[in-house]
Amino acid sequence: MRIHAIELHRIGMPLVRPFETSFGVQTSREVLLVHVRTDVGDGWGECVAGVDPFYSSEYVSAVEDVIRSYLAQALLAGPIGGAAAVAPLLRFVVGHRMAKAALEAAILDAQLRADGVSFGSHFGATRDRVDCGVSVGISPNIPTLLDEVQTYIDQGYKRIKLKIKPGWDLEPVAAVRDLLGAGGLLQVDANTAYTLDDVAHLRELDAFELLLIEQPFVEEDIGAHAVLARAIETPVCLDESIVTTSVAVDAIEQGATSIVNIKAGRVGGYLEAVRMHGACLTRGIPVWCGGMLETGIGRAANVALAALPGFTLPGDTSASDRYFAEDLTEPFVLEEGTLPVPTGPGTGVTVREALVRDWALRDPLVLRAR
Ligand code: NPQ
Ligand code: MG
Repeated sequence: MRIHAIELHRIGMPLVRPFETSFGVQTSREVLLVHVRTDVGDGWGECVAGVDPFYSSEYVSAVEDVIRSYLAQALLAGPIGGAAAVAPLLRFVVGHRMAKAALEAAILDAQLRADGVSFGSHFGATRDRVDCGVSVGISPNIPTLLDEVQTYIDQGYKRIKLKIKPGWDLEPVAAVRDLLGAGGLLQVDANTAYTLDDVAHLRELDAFELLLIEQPFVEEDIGAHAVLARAIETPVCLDESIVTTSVAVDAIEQGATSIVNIKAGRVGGYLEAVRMHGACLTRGIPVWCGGMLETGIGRAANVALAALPGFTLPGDTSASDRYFAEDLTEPFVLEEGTLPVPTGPGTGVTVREALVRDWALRDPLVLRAR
């Protein structure tokens, strides 16, 4: 495959409601899209980096810069062996996994469209629909939280995930457990807001029969998560810490994570995400598909990934209308708490290029071989 051009589009998408986590409030999603033009056709990829380096060290402007300054030329310089060749060609740059993942996704989309193969078939999907959960932001107060959770229950979501932080944990969790009843699937995500000093406090969450607690401590402190996991009943699940398959395997072997959140962007691409799924499946570790407020482009690929056999817990693969009034592709609509795995070639969705232009925050950056 020969890549003629890599175009970077910076888009602003208003959110239907503000989304607050322990690291801040988002009112709109500023997203970077990668459009590749190749000798076999076009492909689109979505970068999961946020506009600020608050979830991870990557952020939109840094992604743009590392692609423009380093990554693009490695892919444009000559013919490449398809999407499988992307990660090896980009290994000379340390980290920047979200940037690399977006490039790989766009090239995989172009390749699979040309071959008439869907992301799901290529990954080894074994289901045609996936169970969906929803991530619920920190609310101004408990009644507002319960209203929001009730709308998601009414829409059919199969699992609720509450964002927590010190000062917003036991009370909202107790209230939502009451609302859901004993059988409702409920989990929490701290996005690194706690420390080892909070172990006794976090143990109080054991009363609420949670599926898991996600990433209570900073990403480098994998050993601290192992200490917590031994001290509480609630299963510990790492998100931010899990940046490669070998880190996942180490964390599992240390007892720091008994469930893994897989996000293709965080691990450097869908191909690495599929490898991580395999490593977890072999070890009997359940996985689920995380979300990063993706548009239809990233959502389509996530749903395909979530259709693999080891994804046994509902993912943060919510419907388009959880985040956006209008999506950049045909919308993903929840049906009985599930989303359909796209079957068309590549991601299986069509990018509405007029919307990409309308919502652009600046002219696209077009990169070609030097
Ligand atoms: C998580 N996602 O699981 C992330 C956190 C997150 C659905 O809870 C812009 C970019 C905004 C990345 C908000 C969910 C974001 C973001 C939240 C990631 O930890
Ligand atoms: Mg998380």
